[in-house]
Amino acid sequence: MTTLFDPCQAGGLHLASRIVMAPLTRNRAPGALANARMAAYYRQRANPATGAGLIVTEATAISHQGQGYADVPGIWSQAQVASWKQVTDAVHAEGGQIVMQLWHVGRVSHTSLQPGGGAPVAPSALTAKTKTVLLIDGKAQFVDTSAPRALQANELPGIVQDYRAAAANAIAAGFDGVEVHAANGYLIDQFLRSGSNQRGDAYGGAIDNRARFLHEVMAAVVDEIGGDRTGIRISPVTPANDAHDDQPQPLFEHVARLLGPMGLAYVHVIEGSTGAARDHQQGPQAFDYAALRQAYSSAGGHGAWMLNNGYDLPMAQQALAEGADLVAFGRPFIANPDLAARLRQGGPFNTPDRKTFYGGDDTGYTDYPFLPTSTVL
Ligand code: 8OZ
Repeated sequence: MTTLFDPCQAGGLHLASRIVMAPLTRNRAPGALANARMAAYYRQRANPATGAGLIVTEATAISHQGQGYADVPGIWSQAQVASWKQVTDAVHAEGGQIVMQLWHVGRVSHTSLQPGGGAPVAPSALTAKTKTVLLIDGKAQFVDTSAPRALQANELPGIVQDYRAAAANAIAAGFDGVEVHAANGYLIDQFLRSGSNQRGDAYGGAIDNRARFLHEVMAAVVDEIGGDRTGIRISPVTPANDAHDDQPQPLFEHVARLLGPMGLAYVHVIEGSTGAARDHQQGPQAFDYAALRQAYSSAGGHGAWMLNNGYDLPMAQQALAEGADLVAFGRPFIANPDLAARLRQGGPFNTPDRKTFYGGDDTGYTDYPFLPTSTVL
């Protein structure tokens, strides 16, 4: 029987285990640059024998317009590329692998974070009923998102180009691949869903129109760096960031059919409500994840199937037994840099401290204790 500690081939990525560190926003990148503290944090989690078989970075903005939170990193400038090299070097020095999550927040932003203090952009001029994080006097504060403006159709090729350039930049910075963030109510998800997309053009209305932007982004990224080092993250029924769709099942099966022929390394699926305890029915709607995978496979998809949301070891083993290839752990990796070693021996597990999730220094970031090395297998 396959275990979490067995190797896995995900497209062109040869992973030493099936334990993935999920993307985690930590708001510790002032100036949108990676830094030595971040390199230390990722390095702690990078050795596949004790940490992750694959690390997915925190969501990283593809452009200034794609920024929605204070002190999150970017990948649109050469200075950003140079800053990330210390992270990829640190991870590779531990024998680990790391892909960068590419992010455009769309309407989940604030004028204070946008170029020229302008309105955030979105498929339609509908304000998201959600909060973003600003740092006020160095402390994380949750504030309402700003009203967005609707993107003109002639602006979309420029955003697709930003994704393409960001993917090329990620490879130049030494990443092993990229994961396109199409989940959690951000720009790509805003296009997908009827609740945030009321466009009357080729990018709105019917499901195939709403999926057009996702398809163009994925085609550009795959053309730029190859499908075998490209992944995608989706969250079919999450209500995160005011995401809503009347018919998620046919919508996401259509998305899966588009992705099938693209030769992707992996598909990363958040089951239920993002951050909730794992329960397939916990989103606002029930969802048939087996049918989603079937749609992907039937369309020629061979990428690894990665699951996420509130998994522990028994649930993860069960998921592998049912055919999943990889399981991503988020909050457990915040508090347990040596999560694999702890899973292997059944714990104990440090408890993550929510107060230090978003913004701050080493506290709650690089200071979670490791097991005594004698107990690491
Ligand atoms: C928590 C806080 C800020 C951003 C996501 C990138 O939900 C995020 C995020 C999570 O995907």
